[in-house]
Amino acid sequence: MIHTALCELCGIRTPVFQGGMAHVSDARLAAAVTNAGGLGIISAMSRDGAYVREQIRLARELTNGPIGVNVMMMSPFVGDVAAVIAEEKVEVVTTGAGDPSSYIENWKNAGCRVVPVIPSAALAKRMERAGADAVVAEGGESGGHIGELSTMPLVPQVVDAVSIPVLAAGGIGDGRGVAAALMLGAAGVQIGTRFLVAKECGIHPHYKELVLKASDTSTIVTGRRLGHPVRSLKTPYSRSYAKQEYTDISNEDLEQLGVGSLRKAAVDGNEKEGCYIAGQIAGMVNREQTAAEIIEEIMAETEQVLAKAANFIR
Ligand code: TUI
Repeated sequence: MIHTALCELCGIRTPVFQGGMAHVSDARLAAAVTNAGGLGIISAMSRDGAYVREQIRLARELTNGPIGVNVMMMSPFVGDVAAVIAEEKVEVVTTGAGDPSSYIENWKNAGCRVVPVIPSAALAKRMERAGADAVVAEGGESGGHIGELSTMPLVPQVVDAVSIPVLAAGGIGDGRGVAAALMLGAAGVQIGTRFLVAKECGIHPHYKELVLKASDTSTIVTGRRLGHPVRSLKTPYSRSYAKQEYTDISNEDLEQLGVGSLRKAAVDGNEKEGCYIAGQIAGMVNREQTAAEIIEEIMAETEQVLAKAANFIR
């Protein structure tokens, strides 16, 4: 068994968070991951407090374990959602795409553990000062909105910068990745892409098919011109977006191309206009499994890899 400070902090058996993915991470997936010993996380995406409350209560019916909610700081409902999280006494709140400092005190007073996702050591320090209990250091190998650094240089620099536990995210899809993250000083990992094909994940079958077919070079980063780079699968949509970024199209029109695109992929399976977010490990994801099978396989492999590592020492 792999046990770290993160397990104690969050009341989980295994130090794995399931990433909060917009239009993907709902109560059903989150409860399955929590029941498997990790931390299941519901994505608040850009939905309002009523939706988030409903999802939290649904997850509570499906598991007795801790659950997390991920808040997208760019959401127009961020204040409303933040209040619901405190009222519902969610065990863990993670945040992305912005600075959650002004909400941390309220969440902590409600007993929530606060774990911001950050792309740099400077932000990790700021979060620690603001009262965060841990941080997720997310490298640019991950799917979705990404920072500048890759996981390998980011994680040890964040570990050196703060005293709170650090989770590694971005490019981790199996036990080798988890073992590597632990060697970089992480106390756990956050995994998104591999859970896209969990049996309990309710995304459109076409999305799962694209992930299962993906290879190592199947993802692309778009949106740099607008200041919010996003990694997703290469599809007619993302290739066309990437091309248009280098034309004289206006920023407004470019922005418009992205509106609703995550939903069109995950809910509608629309290949023409959907943005199929996935990380660089998509090429390693080759079969649909239950969340429990995914976690058990990854952690068994982590133990094997770590046990063998001592053989390198002479
Ligand atoms: O947030 C994510 N991944 C996401 S959010 C998302 S929805 C979206 N779609 C289009 C544009 C923007 C968002 C899809 N995927 N990962 C965690 C993450 N957080 N990555 C980077 C950051 C981040 C960036 C800046 C965290 C904090 C931050 O702070 C800047 C500041 O100083 O306020």
